[in-house]
Amino acid sequence: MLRFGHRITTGVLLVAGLWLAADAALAASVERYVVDHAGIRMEISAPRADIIRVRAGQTSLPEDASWAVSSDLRTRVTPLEVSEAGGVVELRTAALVVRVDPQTLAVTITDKNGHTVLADAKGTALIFESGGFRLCKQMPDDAHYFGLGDKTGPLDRREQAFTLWNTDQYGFGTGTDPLYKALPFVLGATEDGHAFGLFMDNTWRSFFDFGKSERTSLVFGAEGGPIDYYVMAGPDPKAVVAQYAYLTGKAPLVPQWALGFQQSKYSYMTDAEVRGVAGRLRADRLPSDVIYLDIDYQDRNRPFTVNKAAFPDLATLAADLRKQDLRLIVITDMHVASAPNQGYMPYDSGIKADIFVKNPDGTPFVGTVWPGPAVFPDFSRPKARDWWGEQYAAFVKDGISGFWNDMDEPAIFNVRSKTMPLDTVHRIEEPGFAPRNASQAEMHNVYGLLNSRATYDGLRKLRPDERPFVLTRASYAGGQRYAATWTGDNTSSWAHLRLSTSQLVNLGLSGFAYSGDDIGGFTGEPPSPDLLTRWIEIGAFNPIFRDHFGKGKAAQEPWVHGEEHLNIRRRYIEERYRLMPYLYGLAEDNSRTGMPIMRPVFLNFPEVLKDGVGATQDEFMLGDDLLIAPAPLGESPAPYGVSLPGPGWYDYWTGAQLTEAGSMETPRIDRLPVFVRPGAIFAKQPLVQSTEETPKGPLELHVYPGADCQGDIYLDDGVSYGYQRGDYLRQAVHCSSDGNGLTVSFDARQGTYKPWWTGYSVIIHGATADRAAKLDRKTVKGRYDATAHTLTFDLPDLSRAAVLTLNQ
Ligand code: MIG
Repeated sequence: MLRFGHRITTGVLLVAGLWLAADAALAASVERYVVDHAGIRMEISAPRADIIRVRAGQTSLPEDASWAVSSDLRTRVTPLEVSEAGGVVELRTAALVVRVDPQTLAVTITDKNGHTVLADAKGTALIFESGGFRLCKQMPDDAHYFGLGDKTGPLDRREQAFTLWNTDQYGFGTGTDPLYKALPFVLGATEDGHAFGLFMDNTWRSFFDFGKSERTSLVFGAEGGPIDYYVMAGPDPKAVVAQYAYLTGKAPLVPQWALGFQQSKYSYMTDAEVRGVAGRLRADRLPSDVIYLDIDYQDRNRPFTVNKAAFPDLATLAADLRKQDLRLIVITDMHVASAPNQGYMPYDSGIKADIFVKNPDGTPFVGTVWPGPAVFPDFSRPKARDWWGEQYAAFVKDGISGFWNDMDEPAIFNVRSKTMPLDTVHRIEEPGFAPRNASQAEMHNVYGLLNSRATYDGLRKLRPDERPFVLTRASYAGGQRYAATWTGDNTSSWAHLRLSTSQLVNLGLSGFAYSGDDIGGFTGEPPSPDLLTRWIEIGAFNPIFRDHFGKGKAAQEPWVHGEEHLNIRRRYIEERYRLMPYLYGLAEDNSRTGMPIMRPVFLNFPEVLKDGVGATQDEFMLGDDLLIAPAPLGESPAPYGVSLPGPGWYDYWTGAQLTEAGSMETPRIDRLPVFVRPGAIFAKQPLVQSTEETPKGPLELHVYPGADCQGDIYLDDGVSYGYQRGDYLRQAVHCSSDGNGLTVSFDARQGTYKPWWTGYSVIIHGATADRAAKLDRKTVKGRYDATAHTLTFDLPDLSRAAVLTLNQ
């Protein structure tokens, strides 16, 4: 029982509490539980029954503020039932029990069944030191850790340690740390398939150590700033991803063209060169949607200018490319040239509006980057973000489709720190925060997020009914709400190709569903023909698919290594375009659920964790249905084992059904092993050369009989917000099989969007013979293909509920 006197002696305080009758209550209900001990004040609250938030500070609580979690979410809490047992305070939600020892402040979180979610390490679990802090949690023997975005190293973070400090790491190695982004979110999972999430909402230089320095502890902390972390209770990996998406938001649906093939180079130097690339893409019949302009399209590397000698008329170039169903994305770095009295508007107007980051003495901070001396917008001020957004007006008018925010760590040349001095002054004007100055030490890791937020918000205003596409290099937790990302300056090597899978998978788990790497590698020796071909094959199944390479390297577009390689590369790029209805459906699903597009096998099949991630570590899934299994050592001709979550998976290319939960693959340069989940139903479309082109013919619905047999058809106009007003098309399809045969049932369609297709071509995989079939009561005739093991039915467009029945 919790008595008043007890509260005084142990220093337990209940604030904002809702006391039941004081004498009767065995338990009281509070919104936030606060406890003081040894000069530390700690607060525990539950944003939701399955999420616990812990905040702490010395003598007082830190400011309740965040760039990642909206103030709306932070003020919404679910009450905690407070009781006491054996000197330990218990706080209960409908799903969890938090035990707090008021004498030590040790915190243990368990679920209702007593299963430990996360527990403080024995001994001192919270230490304040030299302006910062560290927290120690127990690390069970069978726990594996994921997340933190695109950190290097194996998929599983266990026994490694990482620093979060956004850094321009040109030519990073496969073990380099830190990199460009700070995503302090961890998904932990034990071998029984239980998962939990840990998100430390702190923008300062911070670290996570998964048993590297202390064998049995997960230690994390920061150099400064608040102790403010969330524990998500799962119970399975998908639930953790959803809980993190609840807190930090989801990536808004991108325009469909952003999922097409993108060709980039640092830099296409002239209008003529860009037209040449466009012409070649079309002449070689390489389906594609985007060409990028890197920094050299600008006048003297000055953001928001155009080198008129090289690009005399950007608007006409953009318009002409659009006639070829291609779009332009241009780079717009945030380092504004410090060019007084030269008629350079971004500088003049920015100085006038006083929106640049400052030195401690109040003068604008100047650092050297691409334009030479440069000044930096103070994106934590709404006024600076609005000003930044307006800079896009001319490019939007010119018909530029998307924008690329590079260098926003922020990167500075010629200084050992590669960034601004830590005492550079930013200004915070944001709900939740007191209006105040803040140092670069505090703002550094969130600067890239705020850069992309300003870009995204600006584009929303300039083109209110078009979905923005922004690509950023640096970001922080929650940055997925504003921009897609890529892994920065990787190297053309097999080791980097392998690394990219774990980087993209961990980015997806950390909220960034839209991620890609530089296909073929950015730096280093040019890729061999085989390396580039393999990279394109794998990239075809990654969320963002961009071929990009550095200055001075040999050309790296798909056509550079002759006909034989071109043909293989084209086949994979084409396959991506055929799969576009599925891929786009995954993007739409992500915008509602936060489920990543590209994901580890254990996200869908936690049971594979019983062996750690060893067997599936180099594999990944695209949505629920496709499993891609690249060779771990891509340069080796040796056969390798593919591990599948169970028997019955289908080979995507041959249609053959596997009897075992895996297979052996002998590497062949024209084959990337891809497998289909038994029970998958997904849509494919006739080949197009761009997402802009309307496919001709039926929508193919591929049905792979098995357990949990279902899939969705999703479509909208691909660019506008019409889908949010009901102008979309969604139709669920299920299948079931029993001794009597197979039924494929179509739910009635939702939404008003009119499809392009003329009918459904239903392709049943794993077929062994022709079968009599009925669509509702009408007999329909199928086409049996004994080689592909398919039975195909050409049906009319089915917008209302319908059932296709195949007799045994
Ligand atoms: O200091 O804009 O990561 O993709 O091509 C290099 C030139 C600046 C780094 C990016 C890279 C881009 C390059 N940029």
